[in-house]
Formats: sequence, structure tokens, C-alpha cells
Amino acid sequence: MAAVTSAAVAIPSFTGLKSSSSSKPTSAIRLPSPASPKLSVRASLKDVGVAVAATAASALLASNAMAIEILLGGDDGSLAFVPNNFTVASGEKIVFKNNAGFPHNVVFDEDEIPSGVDAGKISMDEENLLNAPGEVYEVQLTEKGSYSFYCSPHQGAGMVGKVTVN
Ligand SMILES: [Cu+2]
Repeated sequence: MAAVTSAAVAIPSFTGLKSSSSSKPTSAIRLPSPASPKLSVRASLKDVGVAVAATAASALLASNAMAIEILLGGDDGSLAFVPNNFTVASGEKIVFKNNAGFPHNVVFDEDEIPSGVDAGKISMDEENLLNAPGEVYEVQLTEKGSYSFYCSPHQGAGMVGKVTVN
């Protein structure tokens, strides 16, 4: 029954390929004769499905690789972004992760980001703080240029950073 279900699910995606045998799709499934040409169609559909799944998995790995993690607060207790000066590709995910000395937040300086970029859209709300270990704030910057940011509770203590988007 499971095989019937998965074959039925695959059919709508491959109507072009199935058109030659679409007159009796259910009989092809219920009579698995090794000599049947319909069975080979099913087998090739299954292979296509595996290939699609493999492609999706490698795309996922690629997107995971396109991320950088910035710690909020150093392991030595310093009130700092670690690292505090780094470079990313356009669209690369930047993951700010609460590490020590929190609460922290991430606010981009509206005067030190590329023109046309809305600081409010890439910043955390100044009232919104990361209070628990491991909490994250993620942002993706697409406009190339240099961006300065700070942690509003600790800006005076030097918790500032800079990212360059290439
Ligand atoms: Cu902070």
C-alpha cells in the first residue's frame, strides 16, 4: 500500500513522462511483472525522485556553509562581538549567538551602512535583548559595503563591530 501511495504522489510531477502509460496507471502498480515496460517507467521515476532528493540535500549543505557565527560576549567575559570585524558574501547568513555577559542585542548604525539600506530592517529592536545563552539573531545583508553595528547596552563599553559585505 505504501508503494501505491508513493507512486501516485509521483505521477502529477511527471505527467509528460507518464503520458504513454497513463491509461492504466493503477494496473501497472498492481501487476509488477518484470517484463512489463510500465514497470521500467516506474523504476526510472523512482530514480528521478532519488536524484531530486540528493540535490535538495546538497543545496541544504551549501546554504549551511554560507553562514558565519558571531559570538555575543567573549569566553573570557569581554563585552565584545567575537570576531568584531569580518567579511561576508552578499546574502550570506550572519548568526549572532548569545555567548556570555548578556543581555546583548545587535543594532546597525544608520549613519554607517550603505546608502539606501534601512537600519531598522536589519537591526534588532533596541528594546529587544537576547537574555538566554544560545539565543540567536540572524540577518542577511545583500547590499555591498561596510556596516557598523553595536550592542546598545554595551556600546559604551566598546561592544561594537564592523562587517564588510562583498
Ligand atoms: Cu552586549
